[in-house]
Amino acid sequence: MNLYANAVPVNIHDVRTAKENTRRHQTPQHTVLIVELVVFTDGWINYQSSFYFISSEWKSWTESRRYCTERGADLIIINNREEQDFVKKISANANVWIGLTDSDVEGRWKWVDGTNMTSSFWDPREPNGGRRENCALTYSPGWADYPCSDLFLWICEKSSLK
Ligand SMILES: [Ca+2]
Ligand SMILES: [Ca+2]
Repeated sequence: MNLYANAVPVNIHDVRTAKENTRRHQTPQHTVLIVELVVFTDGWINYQSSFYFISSEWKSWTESRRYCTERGADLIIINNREEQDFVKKISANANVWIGLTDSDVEGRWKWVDGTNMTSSFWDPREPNGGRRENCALTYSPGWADYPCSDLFLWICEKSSLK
């Protein structure tokens, strides 16, 4: 059993929608039923120790970030391959802003919590925008830098442990 939501929502009435994907995996001896459950709580999706919010409108990077911080969150910080794959799934490969910028020092990519980018999932052709493109988004081939004033969807993240 592979659960995206490994924490059951505290108040089940908060759950507006839950999407369940089931598929069968065949082994020589068994048929294994794999259930993937994604739980949405007021539009926030619980995965591992975070809640995520994917927008349905388009904003600049700064306005996207403001939307998140006003809700006790921030733009998503992608720490590992599992989180990158999760984002790919919930965003359906759309272009979405992430919390990564090199606005302060060109070429030095930092996350919105002030930490330096260590592991990364850039599209092999990116980043390519130099001083014109200082904000990062993720899309189907990986991450790319874009002008921060461009309008895209975005993903907020907040800890579910608070
Ligand atoms: Ca740049
Ligand atoms: Ca670019």
